[in-house]
Amino acid sequence: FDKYPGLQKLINRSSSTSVSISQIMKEKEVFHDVLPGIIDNLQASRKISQLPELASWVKKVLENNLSGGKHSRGLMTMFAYEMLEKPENQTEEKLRQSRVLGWCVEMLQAYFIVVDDIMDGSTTRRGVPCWYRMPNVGLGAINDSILIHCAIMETLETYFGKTRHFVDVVRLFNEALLYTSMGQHLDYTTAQHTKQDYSLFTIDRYESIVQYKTSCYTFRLPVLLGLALVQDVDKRMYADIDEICFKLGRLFQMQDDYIDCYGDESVTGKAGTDIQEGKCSWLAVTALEHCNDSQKDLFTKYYASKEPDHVTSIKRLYDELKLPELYRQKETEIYEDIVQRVRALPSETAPGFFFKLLDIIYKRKH
Ligand code: DMA
Ligand code: MG
Ligand code: MG
Ligand code: MG
Repeated sequence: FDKYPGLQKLINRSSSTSVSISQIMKEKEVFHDVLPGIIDNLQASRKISQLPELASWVKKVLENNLSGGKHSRGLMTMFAYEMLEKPENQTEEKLRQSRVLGWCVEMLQAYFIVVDDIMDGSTTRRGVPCWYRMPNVGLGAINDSILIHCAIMETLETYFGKTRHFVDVVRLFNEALLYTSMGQHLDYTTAQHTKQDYSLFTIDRYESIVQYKTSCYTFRLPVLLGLALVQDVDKRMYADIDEICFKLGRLFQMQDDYIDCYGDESVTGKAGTDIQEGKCSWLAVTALEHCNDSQKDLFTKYYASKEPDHVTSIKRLYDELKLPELYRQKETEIYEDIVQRVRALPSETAPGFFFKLLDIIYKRKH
């Protein structure tokens, strides 16, 4: 279980979906087995191997920033191909390619996280110091994030350069990159420009941030990458996928925001900074929706402050407003709404696949 974080949760969950423990272990193992080859190929590539010193640095950057997480985005990519392609059309080669794409999504996540932790003033990630806080890294982390981005493109070229999928997958990565950076910009500026004016902290603004910064690369990208390898795709699927991926991302980010304040650090591996940084989080938006005038004054006075007493006051206000109870209600409500939406899908769109995604994230603690 140490080797595969989150597995215990998946196992607990799977008792209801009759997925056996050995099957889950196998899924994770086949995914993990592909990574060493990807890193070896990068080190041996014509460009990177020109500087042996850099080749070992790239290995170090990737190994450090790809380990310890849940790898849910990578696994979702692999599941997308396995569950959306007809069994008779599946090939070993395509299955392997879907795992490589999964690791490229994990690299994209690593790339964003390295920069996000600098932008968010975070200290820990996955139970260890954030990459930019590691000895001998510092702001070199910014260039390391560029190296990770290049590692994605090199890997796509190595494994897909000569296939008909190359242009499609590169386009999908570029699109996710653009949307996510648009979302990160909104996230950052909404937090920075408040200056005690919280009129921008609305649920509409929140949903817009989430759609760009989370849904796109966390759900839409893995699903569309898996689908890129599928033989005969019914084009009508795409509208349903966009809508469901947005809802899944909305649920996922609401959980992330809740965990930032209420999560157990030994489980989440990261110390929250949303209150200190003045983020337009689900908790902040919901608190403002339910505040009376004096509570609103308190919020305005203490939010976006690094002073520990101020942070405690905001957490007390959240408790007073019963945000944990509201969160549990809302989580179930959104979950049920997605279940309804997925049930209405035509059987060709593989509802089972979306139920699996829901199953991975519902009631998550990290
Ligand atoms: C993260 O949002 C979004 C991206 C694109 C990395 P966040 O800052 O809330 O994430 P975390 O809580 O993991 O730092
Ligand atoms: Mg962050
Ligand atoms: Mg952030
Ligand atoms: Mg967060």
